[in-house]
Amino acid sequence: MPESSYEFTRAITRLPAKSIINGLRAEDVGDPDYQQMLLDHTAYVATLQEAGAMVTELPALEAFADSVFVEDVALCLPEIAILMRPGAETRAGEVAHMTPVLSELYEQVCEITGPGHIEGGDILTTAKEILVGRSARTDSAGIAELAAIVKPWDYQLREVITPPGVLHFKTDCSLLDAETILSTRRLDDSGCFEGYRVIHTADGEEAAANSIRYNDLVVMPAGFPRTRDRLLEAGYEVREINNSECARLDGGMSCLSLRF
Ligand code: CIR
Repeated sequence: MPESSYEFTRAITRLPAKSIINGLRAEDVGDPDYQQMLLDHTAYVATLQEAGAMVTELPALEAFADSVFVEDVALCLPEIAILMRPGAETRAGEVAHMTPVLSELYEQVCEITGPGHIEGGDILTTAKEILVGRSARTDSAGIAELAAIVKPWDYQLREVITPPGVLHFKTDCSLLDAETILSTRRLDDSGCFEGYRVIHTADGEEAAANSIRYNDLVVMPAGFPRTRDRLLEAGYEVREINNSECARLDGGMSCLSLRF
């Protein structure tokens, strides 16, 4: 498998829709502020560009409240883009809007057809394997269909568990480099990262686990100073983005882009 798990040239993002106030959430802690979300989104895109990304910014999709979270509708590997089959009913229609975009950028695009479900937020691609967390949104049938699709390229795919009550596998972890994962303790305790070097989020800062590595930068949500310091001490170059509004909808740094 190529060293392409964090070295990228492109990213796809989508402007938040005003309907984001109707976005899905596990717990209602109040609607997000649209203007603040736009500011944060602008900072996020600028940071991806600083990291070297050519960013394709898609227009807002008012009909789909959660459509800013583009990561969930596709998996972008170097060889192929795979459209997902979201487990959240209200998000299923987002996929059709991503199909033409990926068809422009990839020679090979295919789609999870079901009956299973799988969302991109449950997929962590590392230098040696693709880890997929079974969750309330991703089931074994969806994972098996993905495994069959990626088989021709010799990807090792491993089914793991997303902790109960956690939306997506990557809500609780991110790739920092070829052998290092940033993870919450509760996810690491499941044993899924054996063989990797793991940096834990600081206690009480679990929400920092949803970060991204894009080329030389680690992009993390602002407000988690002890975890940030751990990353700085480990030698990573860090950028922090305000994530207060997306966090109200259980979204974070990885959800907001497709990176390839
Ligand atoms: C949802 O529940 O689908 C959205 N409110 C949040 C999606 C976050 N996506 C991600 O973690 N990859």
